[in-house]
Amino acid sequence: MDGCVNVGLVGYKFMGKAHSNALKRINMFFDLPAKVGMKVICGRDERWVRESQVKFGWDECSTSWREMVARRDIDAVDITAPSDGHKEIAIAAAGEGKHVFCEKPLALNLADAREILEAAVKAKVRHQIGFNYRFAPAVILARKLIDEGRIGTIYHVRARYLQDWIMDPEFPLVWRLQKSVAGSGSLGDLGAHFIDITRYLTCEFKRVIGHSKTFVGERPIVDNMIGLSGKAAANAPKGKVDVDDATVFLAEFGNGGLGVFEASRFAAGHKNDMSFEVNGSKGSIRFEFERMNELQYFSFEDDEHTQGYKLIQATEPAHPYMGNWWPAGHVLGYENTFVHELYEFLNCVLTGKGASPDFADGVRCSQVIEAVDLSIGRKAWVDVDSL
Ligand code: SOE
Repeated sequence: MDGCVNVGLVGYKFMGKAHSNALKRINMFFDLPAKVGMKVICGRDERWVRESQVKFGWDECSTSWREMVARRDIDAVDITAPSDGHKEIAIAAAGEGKHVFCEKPLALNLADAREILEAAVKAKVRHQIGFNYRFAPAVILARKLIDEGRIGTIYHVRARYLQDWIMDPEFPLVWRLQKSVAGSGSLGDLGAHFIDITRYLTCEFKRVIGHSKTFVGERPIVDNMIGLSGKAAANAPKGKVDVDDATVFLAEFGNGGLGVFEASRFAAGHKNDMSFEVNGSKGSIRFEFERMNELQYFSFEDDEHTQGYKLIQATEPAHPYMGNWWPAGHVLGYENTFVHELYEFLNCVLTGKGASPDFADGVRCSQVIEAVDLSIGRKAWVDVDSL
């Protein structure tokens, strides 16, 4: 790798931008055994990909991800394309011996996710999935408190991921609302994050039962997709929305604890509200992404007269990654989570350590999603391990 670990990125919209920004920041704020080389950015549209190359700071651009993954000077492939492209690109990249980072959800369904994992394992490459919320220092602190036994036996996890960006019925049929491209709706896009976080907080899913709704069944067919959003021509014909707008589900964990989960794109006023609360025998923790630097912690071990949730600013240099950024209290944002996850991935590429969360975590998440989907169809509990 000659002092440089060269990355090829597929995708240039919302996630492509977030990852490009992160790769740049790694060189500035973190110390890896080699510099990150932002070698090639790939995308379908020639003009967009060229503009993105210049704006995001890539050496080259290409409309062919196939050519990019086959290049000898590329060490790692980063996939931020829409979900229907993940499988083909990831398997081809692993087949070329490239280390692979892939955005969530890993694939459109569980069978495809398993194929991706198998290809990466067979090729003996490092693989990581983009569950970026694991990399907020306050979330890492939550896990630390659990590992230290300060929460005790976990009885409940309550998590939600709420947004409101598609509530207008005239909002167009962007790819995230098409099953053939996205795999699923609020459950796969938003629920995937809290499913992973719950597992990260040591609660493994045993069985689930859910219910979902599509509130707006038809939307104007999109002409031009821009990031999350898009434009439809005036009087554009309408197409069917075949994914869930909202999904709720209950879970039982391996340790006997109970989970309550809600993913919705129809929660007016909630912009990017990924929140969780964990209640255990010794205490509780609470986190809200829109206040991502804070963790709330309640402990029964505190003095009886002063017991209550305390607010921790997870910005002291003692908190993970903070020492690389700013002095204490100079808060981090959404984009920093991508810097942390890609730094960890490239560190594993350079040192040979196994990455985390990896494609096996991606498969497990897809397994839970598929179990929830099945339970909705069957109107019955589904054991996750039966899939
Ligand atoms: C859109 O709902 C979205 O961008 C998701 O795709 C991301 O994973 C989430 O972090 C923010 O919202």
